[in-house]
Amino acid sequence: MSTTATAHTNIAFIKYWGKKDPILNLPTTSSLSLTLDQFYTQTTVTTHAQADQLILNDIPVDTTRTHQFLNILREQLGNFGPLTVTSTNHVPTSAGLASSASAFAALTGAVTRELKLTIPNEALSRLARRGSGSASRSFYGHFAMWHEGVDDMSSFAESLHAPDMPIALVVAEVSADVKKVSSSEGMRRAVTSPNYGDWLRKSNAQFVDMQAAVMAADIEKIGSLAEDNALSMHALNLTAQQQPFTYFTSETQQILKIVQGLRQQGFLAFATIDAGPNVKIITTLTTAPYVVAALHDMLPQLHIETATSGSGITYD
Ligand code: 2P0
Repeated sequence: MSTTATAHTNIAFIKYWGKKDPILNLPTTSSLSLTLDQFYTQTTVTTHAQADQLILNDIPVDTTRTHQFLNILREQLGNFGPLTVTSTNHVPTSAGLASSASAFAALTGAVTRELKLTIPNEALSRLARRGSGSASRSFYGHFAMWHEGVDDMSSFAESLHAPDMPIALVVAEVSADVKKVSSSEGMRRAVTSPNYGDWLRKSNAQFVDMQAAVMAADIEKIGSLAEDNALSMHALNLTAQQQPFTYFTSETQQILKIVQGLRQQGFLAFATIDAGPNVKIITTLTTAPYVVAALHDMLPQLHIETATSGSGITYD
């Protein structure tokens, strides 16, 4: 008896950066993301263990966060017996590529299928949110939005049903080292920025504008909104009143400069950055090779991958 689920990671173009309820993982803003084909987690759940067991990338682990999440699922779905969870991450773990998004989405999907429960993706997104906020968006292919909501029922993600478009994401992996400030800790600090209220208002407006840009398949507008949204989020970290910090390294800044340079040369290229030093460059499928070449030229040691729009959760 076992069930396997595969969920792809997603990159937020309008970011989630702050919680209004840390227990329910209710965010302070709605967010909007693109699911990527290149990075995913495959999770198999089996039901004949003595106690919950976790195996990540072939190594037994004892992750409190995952044990706690399984207990939240027991509360929400009815008590179920011990599980063995075997998970393989095809995402550089904890390097700002949001492996927690694909991991908690795949785990939620695999557990519910193993229990023979048929639950719509919107309800799965609410469950996965309790493990990691960004996981709520990883059930859907292409573009998804997570509505902040006001309580457990109203904070869920759904597909945008966006038109196809030749969008590409060039991922420049500056460092695969484990990040120093977790997302949750980063958010706790960011909300102490005196600019946080202004950021909330701006993010709400950008969420609306981004939906229109996505539905119009306007990749240039999507990129420019996403870059502005990401840099504003990172400005909160720098201006936090409690323990200001940055995820940027000197390489991050060099890449931002290269992206600006590409734009000055007329290429469509915009940057977004998450809870780590890596830079993801939003571009088109035809421009992506030029972006990769420019990055390799200036920073030959960079590990670069090009991703495009990925699919929603699948089971086998
Ligand atoms: C996002 N990030 O919207 C934002 C932008 C990173 C930067 O969501 O505390 O692992 O587990 O809910 O989802 C990464 O944070 O945070 C994230 P928790 P999560 O993608």
